[in-house]
Amino acid sequence: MFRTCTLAATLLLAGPVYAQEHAHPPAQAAAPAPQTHDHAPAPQPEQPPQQTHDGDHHPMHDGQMQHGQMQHGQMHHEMHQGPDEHAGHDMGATGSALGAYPTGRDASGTSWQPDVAEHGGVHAMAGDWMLMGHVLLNGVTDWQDGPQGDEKTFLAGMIMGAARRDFSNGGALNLRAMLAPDPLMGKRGYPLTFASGETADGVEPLVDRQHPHDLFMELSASYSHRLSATDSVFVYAGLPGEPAFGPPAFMHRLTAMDSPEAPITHHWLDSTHITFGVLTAGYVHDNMKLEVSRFRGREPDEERYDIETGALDSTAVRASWNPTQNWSLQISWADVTSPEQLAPDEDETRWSASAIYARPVFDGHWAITGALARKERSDGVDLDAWLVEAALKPNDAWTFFGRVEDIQSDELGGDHHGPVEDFTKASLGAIHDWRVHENAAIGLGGLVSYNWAPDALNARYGGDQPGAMAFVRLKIG
Ligand SMILES: [Cu+2]
Repeated sequence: MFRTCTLAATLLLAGPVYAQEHAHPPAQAAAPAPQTHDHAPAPQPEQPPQQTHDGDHHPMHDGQMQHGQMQHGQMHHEMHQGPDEHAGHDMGATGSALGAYPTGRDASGTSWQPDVAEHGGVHAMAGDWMLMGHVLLNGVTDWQDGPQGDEKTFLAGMIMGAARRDFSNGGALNLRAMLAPDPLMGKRGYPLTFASGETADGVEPLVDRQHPHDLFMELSASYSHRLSATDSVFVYAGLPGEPAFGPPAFMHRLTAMDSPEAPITHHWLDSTHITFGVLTAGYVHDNMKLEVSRFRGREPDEERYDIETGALDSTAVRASWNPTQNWSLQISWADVTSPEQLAPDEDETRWSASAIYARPVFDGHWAITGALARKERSDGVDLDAWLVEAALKPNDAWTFFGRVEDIQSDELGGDHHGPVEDFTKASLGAIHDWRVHENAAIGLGGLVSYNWAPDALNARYGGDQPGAMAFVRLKIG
């Protein structure tokens, strides 16, 4: 019942949006013209090709216009279009550091999101380098009810820096570092009903808890080369980094980034986002991309401050397609060698498919993600998961977010591999931000969640259980 209600609420984060949008006063409606079309990839006739950059102007420019407009009023957002504005500096590349497409399309690792997505960051130039910085820190008080539940107050989030250099031959070099304060919360992470994956002590799996992320979440370098106005190739290397699998990692996914709570589908969709050893090669043609990764299959161990190494023994392949500036679709496959430290003999084949839709609304945006994933374990057990997630940001101050997700797991019964059961969870939350600086905001938020335990585990969980989090957030960029 609550489940249906939450799903409805998640989807209805959209409802009023469509209704209200038509009531846009003319003054505003004049600006975001793109709201009325789902992006046909053709330059607008009344807009002459921009500036002087040589052949790099391509149809997706339209997307960047809108990208800027959904963030009116904030200077750093205008600066965000940096690469285009610096095009006059005789640099060959414009748009993304990974290819001939709008910067707004880039999400975590080499993954894509809709072109119109909001994109944070404080930007500055240092010689030939364009620098970007972004900080998101959550101080969270977490409460999970029931016999498996617990309480904890912790700090989580990320600090990210990137440096990009464009070359006149059409190449772009991008260096990125991302750090997490998570190890400070302790090796057992934080209580999260139905979450499982990784270990705190190298002996017992973490069950009904979310593991802390490693201090080094990403240390990566990429180089892309333009072949034409629409075609490019790139290589990406990370230690750690994110291989070409799944949708953007949750802390960078525009429908999830405002919630401090990790999805329980994390270990189906995006748990590879911290992989110690990744090499990816990709080819971009206009709004399509094909990438292949070789990476180390083993998940991070319980030492959260180190850099781990090992053979690149696993493979991922991902096809991405942004058919309009509002949509981002991907399908991916991975063959993962020995992902789990506690079950080294087991390999996994993973599949994922996802769709993200985003559009500007009011003075902000609305976005929704749907995702499916499957793990096929080498011991013959197949485990499916799905997720529907939405976020509505009507203005600079408020963000509302909701998620419904389901996993099949055999790890939550107390044995390493027990019977496979279905677990469903829903969350709804909101955060209010106060801008304390042009590039910084302090937020106060809360969320409630509900967990539906399978009948077979009613005794263990004491039936269905609620959870809640209250959090304060610092966001820079
Ligand atoms: Cu993670």
